Amino acid sequence: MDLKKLGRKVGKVLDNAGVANTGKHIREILDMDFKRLRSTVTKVINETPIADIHTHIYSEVFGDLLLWGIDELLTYHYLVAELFRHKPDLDYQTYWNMPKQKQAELIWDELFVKSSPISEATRGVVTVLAELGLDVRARDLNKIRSYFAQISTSQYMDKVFELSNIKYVIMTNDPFDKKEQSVWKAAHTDTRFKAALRIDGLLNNYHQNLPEINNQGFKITGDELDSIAITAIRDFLKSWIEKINPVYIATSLPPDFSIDDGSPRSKIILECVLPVAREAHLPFAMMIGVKKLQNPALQLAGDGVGKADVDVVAKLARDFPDVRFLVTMLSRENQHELCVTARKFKNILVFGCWWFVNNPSIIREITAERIEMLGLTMIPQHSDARVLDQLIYKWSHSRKIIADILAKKYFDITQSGWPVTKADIKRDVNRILGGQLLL
Ligand code: FIX
Ligand code: ZN
Repeated sequence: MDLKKLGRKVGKVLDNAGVANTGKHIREILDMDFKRLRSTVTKVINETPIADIHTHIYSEVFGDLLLWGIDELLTYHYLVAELFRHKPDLDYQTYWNMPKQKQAELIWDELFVKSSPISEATRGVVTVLAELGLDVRARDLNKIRSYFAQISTSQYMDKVFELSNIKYVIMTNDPFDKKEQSVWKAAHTDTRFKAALRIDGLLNNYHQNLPEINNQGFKITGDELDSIAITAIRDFLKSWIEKINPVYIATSLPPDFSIDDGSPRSKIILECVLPVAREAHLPFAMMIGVKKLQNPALQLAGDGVGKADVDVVAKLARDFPDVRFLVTMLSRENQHELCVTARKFKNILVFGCWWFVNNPSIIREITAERIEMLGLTMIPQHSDARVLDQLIYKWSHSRKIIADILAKKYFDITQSGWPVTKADIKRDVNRILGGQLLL
């Protein structure tokens, strides 16, 4: 007798025996065939407000640091890289000298009119316009522009957060960015936006940013990382933690990142960042594997990827057991080893399908192996949105994939008779996507 029939029989017997509800529960469980199960998981994921733990978007108070609207969507650096593949004869500087509207028109024409927008980044624009309810059949950019022209920033922000059902986003806040510095002098009150203290400028460009650290009142003379410099850098970090109340401290790191190379970066991480993070009870987020400006002519679009040494993550987790490490890696080849390393160290929290692995075919693979090895102790995704509107597509695309993988994993256990109820699914989804793991 198959499981479902058995379940119905057992359910009836228990009902008749007056065992309250169990029969109903059993029937509910066993009746959840895969399609029903998947639609339940999809519904739960869509209804769960998401904590988006890494983005480059800003609340309104940050002024023109907040990017939104069709021209920003079209000139996103992912699409800039794709434009040059469509127009290899286009001179880089000619493009950069164009006004943004002209850049957007060129990208629209090449990637959306003369070719089909089926790459992940072009498809994302189509998803945004569809979810806004805009008719794109005419492929008329000016008609699309007229929608954005008639909505205010705050109205649009409310709409984007509503459509994407986001609880809050964590920004990327750079203490060396002059525009940001002025904002932090005033109160920052939009609770949909939390801060992250992003210290690439300190770790990857220390000597170049030394003057700025001094300008901010943290006196370091000379290039040596002596005890005075170490103290000043710790004070610099503490002052920014005090100022912006970050959820975590973060940096991106190159594929050849090493912690025992005696570099300024290693010394600052070991003697400043980790002691300050420990004292402030803040996680340290390492985003590892980016080759900055592999093609400088592409500017932001010019960064590449390289396989990194996961042993460095293990060494830091081992040597600093009381510091929590959030880790995401850029190379697809690093993902399995990162999962295994996270199984060895409880203070490693794996998160997101970052940048070049934020594509459906790879999200699917990574999410399945993370669930298989880490269960529900990882954060499957972040959006990395740079343009406000991208919250809509990055989460619409990822929710579908994560729901499908989760449903398959739940289905596997129901096939072995394990009860999976809607309450279980809600609890689990809220844990991995609702921000609980970061608390
Ligand atoms: O280092 C990072 O936070 C990266 O995500 C960015 O530098 C990158 O440009 C990006 O937005 C990728 O999605
Ligand atoms: Zn990012």
